[in-house]
Amino acid sequence: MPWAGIGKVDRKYDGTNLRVGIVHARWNSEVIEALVNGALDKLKELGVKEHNIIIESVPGSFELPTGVRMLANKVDVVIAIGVLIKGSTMHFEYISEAVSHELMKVQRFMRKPLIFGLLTCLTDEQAQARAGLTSDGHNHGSDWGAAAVEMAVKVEEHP
Ligand code: DLZ
Repeated sequence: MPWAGIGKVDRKYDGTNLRVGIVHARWNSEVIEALVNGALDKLKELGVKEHNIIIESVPGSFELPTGVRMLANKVDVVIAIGVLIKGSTMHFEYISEAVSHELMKVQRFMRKPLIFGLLTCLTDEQAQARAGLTSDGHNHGSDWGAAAVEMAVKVEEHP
């Protein structure tokens, strides 16, 4: 998937002094683990210190907004990671929409950047590709790590 990803970044962003929170759901744990690891690798590559990263889990994606609120006061930026896979019911549509709206609301309320790491996939294979678990896949977690550092630095520079 050569077109996937956050594109050419305008400059270097240094995460040395940043505190980053990651809150992730536990549903679809294989994909979640790859995404969290992708984010962690990128955060460290950009200078974020391991002791400045807080990781919390919540049962499922529906709980992500509450998880974000738990971390918001302790860090400069939060990455919310969940994987919703469409089943045979309307549940997927309801949760996807509700969680997306709520995460946007929480972001406004906390006045800090929130990185949207909610994958809404039609199939298991699609989820695996977006976590870099297939030969032609791309790990979106890595992009979310980069987006977290970029946005936290930008907000610090333009409070
Ligand atoms: C119930 C449910 C279902 C069916 N599917 C998923 C899913 O694909 N991904 C996910 O993160 N969570 C799922 N959940 C769990 C809900 O998000 C939530 O944790 C429970 O309904 C409890 O509130």
